[in-house]
Amino acid sequence: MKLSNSHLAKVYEKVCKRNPHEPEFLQAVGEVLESLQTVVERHPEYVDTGIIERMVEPERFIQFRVSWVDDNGKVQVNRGFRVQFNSALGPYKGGLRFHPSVTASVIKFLGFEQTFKNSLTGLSMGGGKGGSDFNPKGKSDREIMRFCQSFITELCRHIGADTDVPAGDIGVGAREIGYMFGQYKRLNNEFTGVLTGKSMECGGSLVRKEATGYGLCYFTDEMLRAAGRSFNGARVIISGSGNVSIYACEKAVALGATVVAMSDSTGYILDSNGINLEVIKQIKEVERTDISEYTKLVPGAKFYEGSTGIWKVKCDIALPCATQNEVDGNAARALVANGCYAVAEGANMPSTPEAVEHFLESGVLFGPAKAANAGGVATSGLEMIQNSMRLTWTFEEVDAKLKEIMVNIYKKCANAAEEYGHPGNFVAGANIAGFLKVAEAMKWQGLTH
Ligand code: NDP
Ligand code: 2IT
Repeated sequence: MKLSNSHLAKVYEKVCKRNPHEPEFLQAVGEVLESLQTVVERHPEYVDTGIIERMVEPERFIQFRVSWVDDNGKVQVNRGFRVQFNSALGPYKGGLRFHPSVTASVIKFLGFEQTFKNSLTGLSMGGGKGGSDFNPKGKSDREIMRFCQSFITELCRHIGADTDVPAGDIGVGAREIGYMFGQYKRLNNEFTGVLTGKSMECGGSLVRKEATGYGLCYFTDEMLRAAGRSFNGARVIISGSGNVSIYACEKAVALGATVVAMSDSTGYILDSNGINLEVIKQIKEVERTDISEYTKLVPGAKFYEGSTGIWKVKCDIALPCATQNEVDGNAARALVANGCYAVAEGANMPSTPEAVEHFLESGVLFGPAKAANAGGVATSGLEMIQNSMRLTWTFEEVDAKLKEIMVNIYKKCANAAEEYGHPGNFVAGANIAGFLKVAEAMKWQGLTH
């Protein structure tokens, strides 16, 4: 990482000293600081008011024990987290991740990035994130419910419709949100919009399920069109086969693309005729089993063990939608060598710094996560608005608002990149545009946290 600005270099040194065992958090902070060099030169007031030092330290970090009883009557203990990173723009807002790889570092990197992402949506949302090292794989529905109830019984004292509004992320969908919502309602005796990503029956919003994947394609479509390209006729690969991947696939196909490969944590499938998404939905949403099942149901399709092999599949457009650091330098080089001309991140921080550098140096159109996957949280923001007004918009109404938000995010990134001397670099553009709105709000609010 190159930080020639001495203030930013000092801030980063302090962050490294304070968080020595948190590589994902340091990676996320390093990338943003690198983008801010021209910003601090033009805005010395952000240095004088300590805005950047404050932004890299969460306002609050909560860690707690989650005990629950499994189906064999045995007590299990997991670790729960919530980081309330920044409240300058609104109530803390961000998902909950249930996955064995969850650590304080993972939650802090996600919460830090969420602050800038939420800022880009233009809606009134601060940044937060949470989760647990609980592994939902292979658990019965009753075990999932007991875990969710125990988790929210502790977290409920820290959240609220105007305070902090969690949602889903890896391992957390409408089922888990429903169990947490029910227990929150019981404990607080109130039916409020304290969680988003709810099923329609619990006060959810149409399009929230599809929003991250659809939004990713709306952003990518805008980026492609500005470069004289489009999804139409393009060969696309999508990593993961969860919530984001499935609806990215659905929209990419609707826009004329052929999706030839998808993956999960066990491996990837290749189907040159175009993935049959109904089969994927059945395997991953209904049966919750492994993607290799696809080859039993679709003749001619192939399964390859190991999820990283997918980046060697020839494609025009790649949409990483599984997890952090899934695209490393080797994967990026393989993609570029095979003619891939656009990459947009559905997952959070899926590309390593080396991969991002290679994409930018090679002239690949690159849509960074904070901008490209903001459609999920943006639609959560729309769910909060509908909950406050106690009404429900139609699918078409929400979808139109989502699309408008994604097109605006693209414009904000492109304009900020241009204005601050990095034309075409949407990583810098997203970080700068996201940062400026939060920084201005913090300036107006004086020295708070
Ligand atoms: P899901 O739990 O629905 O799906 C996750 C998918 O990624 C699964 O296919 C899973 O495989 C795979 N996966 C998870 N961890 C790993 C790993 N360590 N290695 C390889 N594959 C892995 O999660 P989402 O689709 O909701 O989230 C995917 C990404 O998108 C995450 O980075 C998340 O932070 C981000 N995101 C999500 C948003 C949302 O609204 N849900 C919004 C914005 C970003 P398997 O089935 O085998 O576990
Ligand atoms: O990373 C993300 O933006 C999400 N997981 C969605 C968060 C939300 O509050 O909808």
